[in-house]
Amino acid sequence: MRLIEPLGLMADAPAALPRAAGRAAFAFARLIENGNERVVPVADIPSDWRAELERLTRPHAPWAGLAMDRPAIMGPAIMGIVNVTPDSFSDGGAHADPARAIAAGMAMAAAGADIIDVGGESTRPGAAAVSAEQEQARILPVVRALAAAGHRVSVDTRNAATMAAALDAGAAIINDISALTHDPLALALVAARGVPVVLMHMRGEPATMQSHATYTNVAVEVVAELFARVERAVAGGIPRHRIAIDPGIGFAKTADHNLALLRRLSLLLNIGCPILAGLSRKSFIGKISGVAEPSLRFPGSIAAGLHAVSHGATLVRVHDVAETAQALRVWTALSQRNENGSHGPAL
Ligand code: HH2
Repeated sequence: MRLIEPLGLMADAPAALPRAAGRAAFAFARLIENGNERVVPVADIPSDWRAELERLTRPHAPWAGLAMDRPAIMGPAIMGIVNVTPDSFSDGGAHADPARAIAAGMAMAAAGADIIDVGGESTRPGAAAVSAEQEQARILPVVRALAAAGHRVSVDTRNAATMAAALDAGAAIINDISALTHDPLALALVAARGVPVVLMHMRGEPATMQSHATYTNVAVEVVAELFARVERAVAGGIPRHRIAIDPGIGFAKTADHNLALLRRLSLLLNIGCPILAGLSRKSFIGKISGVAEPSLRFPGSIAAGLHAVSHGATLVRVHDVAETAQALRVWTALSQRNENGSHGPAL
């Protein structure tokens, strides 16, 4: 697979190309093919790389009804996390009771979440799987109540039966950490229902995934593996414009892999789909900051989220919606420029 890595990112750059997502343009590109790499000014990208360049720079269509092409003006979209689980690493049972989960989802929507992501199975490293029945008993009342209140709900599940039940209860988006590979019925179901889907990068299962955390070039390998998942989904009948991709931070990756991947996140734009970044409270933030308690990691999560957005992510999956919305609003205003190209007040 040929990849173009945008380099020399600038807010306003003469002689630079825009990326598909974000206001930043790039003046140089690293051309990657079969383990060989060379850096060239964008004007010197060979003409036979036009298809790859087109995929990297073509503005993304709206996804799940949310604008994905002008995030520096509209702001990136926020997905708020509601784990209806007793054992999630990040919010450890805070929303295990349906009434509390519903209240938390409503509060996130009021604080600026565009999507509420409801999950009933912890996927932290080493987590035990739950049955589809147990998963549905946890999430369906929550999905039903949030959807009935008019909120855009995604369901974080690997099980086709749970996907179907959640869509029947009003969910609008499927978020599958296994990229529709865990359940043999999942791909056909999502294709038949015609709903948007998040395909995340992972290797193996949550219980064993850390034993697969071996890469020689993590960013390039993740892009290639995720690209194969996207092609499989498209071949199975899911139109490309319904797919968002996710680097799967913390899934079959060490803290060093997560950092290396996030530094080169814009490589994922080669796949041609909007990028969702799930960084919130994750253990690499604890490792860098020395903060062991996940709920105290929101400052680091916001820093990581802003990095991801400036490297091409147009969706962020977070626990701390109000804090993230405030940070993104300020970041978005500061990255605005007037239509005549000069910097000016954005308010
Ligand atoms: N991370 C988690 C769960 N689902 N989905 C996507 N698309 N991207 C992610 O990064 C992602 C995800 C794990 O985080 P969390 O839901 O906070 O914890 P747990 O799995 O322990 O419930």
